[in-house]
Amino acid sequence: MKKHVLSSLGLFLLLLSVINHSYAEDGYRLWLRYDQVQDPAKLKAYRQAIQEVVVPGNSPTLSVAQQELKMGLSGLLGKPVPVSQKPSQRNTLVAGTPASSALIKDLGLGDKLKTVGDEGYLLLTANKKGKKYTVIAANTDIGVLYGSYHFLRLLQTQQDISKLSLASAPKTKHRVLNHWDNLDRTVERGYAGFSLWDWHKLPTYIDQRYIDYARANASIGINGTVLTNVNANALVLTEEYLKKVKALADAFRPYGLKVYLTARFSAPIEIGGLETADPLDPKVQAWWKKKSDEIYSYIPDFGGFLVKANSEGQPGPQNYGRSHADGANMLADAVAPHGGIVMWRAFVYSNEEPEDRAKQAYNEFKPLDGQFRDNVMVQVKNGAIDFQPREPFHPLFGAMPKTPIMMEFQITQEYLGQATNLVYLAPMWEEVLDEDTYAEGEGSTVAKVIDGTLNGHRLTGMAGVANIGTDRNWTGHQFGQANWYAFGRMAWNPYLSSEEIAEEWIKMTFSNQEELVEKLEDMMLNSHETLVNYMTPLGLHHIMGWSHHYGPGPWIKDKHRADWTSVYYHRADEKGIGFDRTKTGSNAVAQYFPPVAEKYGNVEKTPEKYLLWFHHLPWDYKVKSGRTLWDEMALRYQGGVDSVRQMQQTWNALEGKIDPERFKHVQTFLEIQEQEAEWWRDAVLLYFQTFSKRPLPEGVEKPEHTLEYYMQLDPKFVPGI
Ligand code: GCV
Repeated sequence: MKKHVLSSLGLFLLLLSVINHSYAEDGYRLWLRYDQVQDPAKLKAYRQAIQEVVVPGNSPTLSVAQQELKMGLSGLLGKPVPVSQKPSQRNTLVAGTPASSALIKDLGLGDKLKTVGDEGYLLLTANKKGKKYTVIAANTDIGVLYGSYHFLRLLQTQQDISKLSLASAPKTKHRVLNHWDNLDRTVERGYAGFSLWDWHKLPTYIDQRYIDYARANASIGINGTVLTNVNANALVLTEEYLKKVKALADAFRPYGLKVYLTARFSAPIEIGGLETADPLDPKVQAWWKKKSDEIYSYIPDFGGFLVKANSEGQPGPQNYGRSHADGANMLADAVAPHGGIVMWRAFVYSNEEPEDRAKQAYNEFKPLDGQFRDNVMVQVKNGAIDFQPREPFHPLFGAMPKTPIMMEFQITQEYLGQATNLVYLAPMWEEVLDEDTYAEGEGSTVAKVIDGTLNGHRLTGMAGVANIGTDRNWTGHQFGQANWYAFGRMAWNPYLSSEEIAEEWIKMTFSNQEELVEKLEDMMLNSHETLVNYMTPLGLHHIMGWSHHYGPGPWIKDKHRADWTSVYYHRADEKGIGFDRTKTGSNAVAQYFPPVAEKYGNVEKTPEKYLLWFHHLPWDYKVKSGRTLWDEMALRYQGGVDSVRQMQQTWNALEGKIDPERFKHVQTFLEIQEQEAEWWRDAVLLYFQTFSKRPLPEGVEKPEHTLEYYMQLDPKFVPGI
C-alpha cells in the first residue's frame, strides 16, 4: 500500500463508522456519504448484483479505486463486501483496464474503450461462463477510478444497475480548481476558514484533509489544482516551498490530481536576483527554464503555471513594453519540454484607460489571436466585468478562434452572498455555457468554445475559483458544497443541466426521498434568480460594499479608481439609470458578433435580465410587465426578499427529514440571508429613490432605517479580503 493512501486501520475505522452511521453530521463527508440504501427493493437488488469486488493490480490509483469501492459498497449495502483478486462468486463487480484485469481483457472491449480516451470509462453488465459481471472498464487507472465513483453514484442515487451499458469521457481536458490561497493561509475571497495547505507543517505532515480533498475532486473528475493565489507570491517557487508542493503533489497523484502554481511575473527579480523580468531578455528566459526544470525535478507531472499579469497591480510583460503573448510564450517555452501548460488570464483592465472596463480585455487580447504557443490557454472569466451575480457572456468567447479559451467560473461567492447565502450557481453557469456567440454562425455556443469543438482545439479546460477552506464542512455553507460538486460535473460535461446535477447532489448529500428531492431542487434552482433580484436585478452590477464586496454599496464613489466605484456602473441620475453600452454610449455591444450585438444594442430586444447592463433608461421607461422601470426594480427587490422567505418555509417544513445538525445550520444561515436580502432591498431602493424621486410601489415593504443609517454601516473584518 502506498504511503498517502488511506491506511488499513483508517479504512477499517471509516468502514465501521459508515456502517454504524456514527458520523457527526457536520457535512465533512460531502457527497461521498455511502449510507445504507434505504429502498428495500433496491438494496436487495444491489446486494444480489454485487457479492464481491475484484480490482486486480496494485498501482496507487487502482488501490484507491479498490478501497473506495470496498468502503462505498460496504456502506451502501449495509454489510462488508469482500474484495478479492480473482472472481469467486456468481455476481462480481470487476474494475480495471485490459492491462490490469484478464477478465476485462477477455471481454474484448477494444473498440468501445477507444471511444472513451485516457480518462473515460465504460460501465457494463456482462455474462460469462454462467456468471454475471458488473464491469468498470477503462484504458487507464484513472479512468477506472472515475468509473468507480460513477458506479457508486448510481447506487447513491438508487439507479437500476441490472443492465448497464454506459460510456463517459470528459469533454474538457483540464478541469482545474484555482485556489486564491496565500502562503500565510489567508484565502482571498475565501469564506470557509483558512487555506487547506498547512505550509508550515509541510512537507512532513500530510493532513488527512489533503487525501479527502483529492478524493472529493476525483469523484467529480477534477484533475488539477492551482495551489496558490493569482495575486502571486514568488516564494512558492523557492526550493523550500517546492519541497512542500512536492509533498502535496505526491499525496494527490493517486487521485489523478495534478498540481499547478501561480507564477509571479517578477519572480526572476524577487527570488532570482536578476534586474529585469523582461520576457524577451535571454537571461530571464533562461531563469524560467531553469526554474521549470527544478520544479519538474520535484514534481515530474507538474501541470504548469497560471498567471495574472498586468492586472490590478500585478507585474507583467507590459512593464517592459511587451505583450501578453510575449509573456505567456516565454513561460510556455519553459514548461513545454516537460509537457506543461500555461493558463494566462484575460482578466485585465486599467484604471488609466478611459475605455469602458467591460471592453478592455477584448481590446487587449483579440489582436493577439494566433500569437500564443500551442501549450497556452487564455483563461477568460464568464463575464467581462468580474463574477457579478449575473453578467452577459464575455465577448472574448468565440472571438479568438486560433487560441484555446479556458472558462473561469468563480465557485466562491465573492459577489453572491459569500458563505452565508444559499445560492446554487449551476443555473448561472449553464446560462453562460448555453449562450450562442454566433462566432461561426448559429449554434456557436460558449460550451462549444470551451470544449474545443467550435474551432477544433484539443487543449481545452475549465477553471473554478475554489470555495474550500478549513471549515469542517469545507465550504462554509452546507449548500456551498453543491457548487464545488456542480463545477466538477460541468467541467467534465458542460452540457449537463443544472437540474440533473442538483438532483444527483441532493440524493447523495441528503436523501433519495422524493418529496425532499423535489423541494430542495426547487429551492436550489430558484436560488440564483432570487439573489439576483435582491442584489442586482435588471442588469445592475457592481454595487456592493467597497473592497470586501459584502452588502450593498450603490453610493460608493470618489475612490482612487473610478472603475472600483459603484456610480461608475449604475450611472443613476434624475433622468434614469444604467450603463449605456450601445453606440450612443461605450459601444461595448459591438464586441459581440452581429446577431448578439444587434440584440443587446436594441433596448426592445435586450433580455430584461441585462437591461441596465447595456442601456441607460428613464425611470418611467415601461418594461414588459407594463410597469415603470422604477416600480419594476422596487418590486424585484421585494420579490427577492419574498423568495428567501419562501426558501425558509420550504426548509422549515423539512424539519425531522434532515439530520438536526445540518438542518439547524442551514436554517440559521437562511435567517442571515433574509436579513441580508432586506438590507440590500432597503439600502439600494432608498439610495436610488434620491434620484428617481418616486414612491415605493404598493407591495414593497417600508425600509426599516434611513438611507443615512445604511450608508454609515461599515462591517469590520469581513472575511476573504
Ligand atoms: C484575486 C476580483 C477580486 C480580486 C481577484 C480578482 C482576480 O477583482 O475582487 O480579489 O484577485 O478579481 O480575479 O484576479
